[in-house]
Amino acid sequence: MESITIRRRLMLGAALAAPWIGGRASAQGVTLRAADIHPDGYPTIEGVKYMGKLIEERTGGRIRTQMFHSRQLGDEKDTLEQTRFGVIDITRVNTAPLNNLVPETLVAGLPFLFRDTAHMQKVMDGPIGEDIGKGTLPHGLVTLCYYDAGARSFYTRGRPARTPDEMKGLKIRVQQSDMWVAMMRAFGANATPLPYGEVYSALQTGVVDGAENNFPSYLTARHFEVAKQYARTEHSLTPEIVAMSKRSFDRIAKPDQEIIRQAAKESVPHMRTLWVKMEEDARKQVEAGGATVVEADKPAFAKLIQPVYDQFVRDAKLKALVDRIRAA
Ligand code: GTR
Repeated sequence: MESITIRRRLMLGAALAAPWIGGRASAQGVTLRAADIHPDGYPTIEGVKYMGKLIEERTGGRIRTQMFHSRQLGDEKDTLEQTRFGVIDITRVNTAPLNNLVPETLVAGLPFLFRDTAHMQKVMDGPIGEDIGKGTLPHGLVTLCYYDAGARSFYTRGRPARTPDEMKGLKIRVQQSDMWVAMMRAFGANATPLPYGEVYSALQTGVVDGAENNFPSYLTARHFEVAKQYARTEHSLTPEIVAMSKRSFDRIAKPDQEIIRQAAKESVPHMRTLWVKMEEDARKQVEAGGATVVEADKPAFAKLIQPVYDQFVRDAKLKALVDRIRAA
């Protein structure tokens, strides 16, 4: 784990030191630097690349994007920080790493809130998603659109975690968000918040007993090799966010800002088509690779979530968001 952390810091240091980082104008136009932790080809990456292609076409090549995938610019907390300060121009992250900074975003990750994918898409693509997105603005981030991240479920090294009883006492890696820590506590497990890039070795060495994610991440981060029991709890349908640095955005002329917003919007259905296919493929591939996928007792998990809502959905603003989502 140590060496991975050091490597990550070195990469980050190199990125920060590079003189060209940060969407600077040149005679040829502007190049926007985009970051993602996933490997090339992952649907989130292809979504942002597609958005970049539309922007380039519609600005006659004045604005291009360059994708830094595979955590080249660091884990999500790092890229968010750099994007807030305009060092990176665009970052694609999950809602979770934003939760502590922008409480509105935690609503989208709440356990068993979205009824299904169609409900999540309807909410996030509409005025509720827009209101959640506005929360990032005072923190230097312009939310452009949301992508799908399927359903997250638990996977473990030893026995499968099909019921809260089977979860008891397990150390489960979560994303770096207080809400996610509380969620694990409510399910009876102990939460270990870790950056994504450190999860494989934490699972391998037994620092944690399990983690939770969707099939595409379970596959591409190769967690299925070291935690082979996947139990379909589907406890959260938390979506992904594509956000642009407000500093970078403000440097762009109004008509071009509109082009960027529109291109982001149009990249969503493209991403979703790729996502549906990848989810199916990934499940097949992890099973072929030795993982066992079992159904879980979802209602038993759903019964335990009230403390999470009591602790995190307190102020009127968040309560209203949750009510609107339920009514949607
Ligand atoms: C993935 C998601 C990433 C990150 C990762 C994690 O599903 O796409 O943005 O949230 O999970 O668990 O850290």
